[in-house]
Amino acid sequence: MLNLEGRVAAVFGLANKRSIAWGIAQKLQQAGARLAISYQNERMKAEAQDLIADLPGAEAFQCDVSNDEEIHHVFAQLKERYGKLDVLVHSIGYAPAEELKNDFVQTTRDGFRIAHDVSVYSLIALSRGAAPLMPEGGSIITLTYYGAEKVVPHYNVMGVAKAALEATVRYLAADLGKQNIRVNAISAGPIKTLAARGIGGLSDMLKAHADRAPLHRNTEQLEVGGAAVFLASEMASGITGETIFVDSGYNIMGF
Ligand code: NAD
Ligand code: 0WE
Repeated sequence: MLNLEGRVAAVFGLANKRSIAWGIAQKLQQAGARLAISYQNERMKAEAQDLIADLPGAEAFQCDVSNDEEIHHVFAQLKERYGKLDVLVHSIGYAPAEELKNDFVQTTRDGFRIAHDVSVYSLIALSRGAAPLMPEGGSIITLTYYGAEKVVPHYNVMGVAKAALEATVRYLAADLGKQNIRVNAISAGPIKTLAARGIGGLSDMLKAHADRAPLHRNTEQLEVGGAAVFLASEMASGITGETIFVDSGYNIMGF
């Protein structure tokens, strides 16, 4: 087991116990990290706080990443509470529901803007907030999906946003490397979370994934958490700007 004792990790994007952020938080906590966990708004507060209360040492913070003041405020709170950060996890993505139902060619200006603002720009803003709290270096991790590379029906503007997110990981890695801050993405296979549940045909997609993947099963939140612990640890000290797949091997198959 990798050891993250003495490390502080801030995880953004907890909605409920199915969230990938929750799988990551649990694994980081088991590895010994102190956790700050952020949820979006008052609507998410009660459920998030109940979960966080069950994770020893973890504390809850609220931040809507579409609001600059809230981002500023959460990093002021993190600085005050912990004095430093070692790990930042960005597990946030959103596009207006219609954008994932209509044909891609119908993508609206507002849908495009919101998807990129919440799912991509937020990584830049959170990284800028975190970097001054990482004077000796750190590890920044975001979550992406295969729809960035290949067309997945209905993923639409989110696929374009994930492509931009993966490019953002490379540009941030190039900037922050001089501060010994590494920036990487984990590309997770499809998982039935809140952000995936409304998707028509999700069950068929999960089944096809399990059929075709080398490991012949779906991806679990805790497996994504394991990769996050690795990327957070010294064992990944030479890895930055990368997208690592945690998808039972699905992406390597040609047919
Ligand atoms: P989730 O719904 O549990 O998490 C998404 C989170 O984004 C929620 O906590 C939500 O509150 C948060 N969020 C949305 N808008 C926000 C805003 N303005 N400010 C702050 N937070 C905001 O679903 P998830 O599947 O755990 O998604 C986490 C990440 O994993 C996303 O980036 C998603 O694209 C990615 N991902 C998911 C899958 C999957 O199949 N579930 C696969 C690969 C990648
Ligand atoms: O990144 C995601 C989820 C993205 C997402 C989902 C929603 C649903 C509710 C972003 N915004 C919203 N907005 C809502 O209003 N995934 C990787 C999961 C996912 O979403 C899909 C998928 C998969 C897989 C959408 C279409 C097709 C496949």
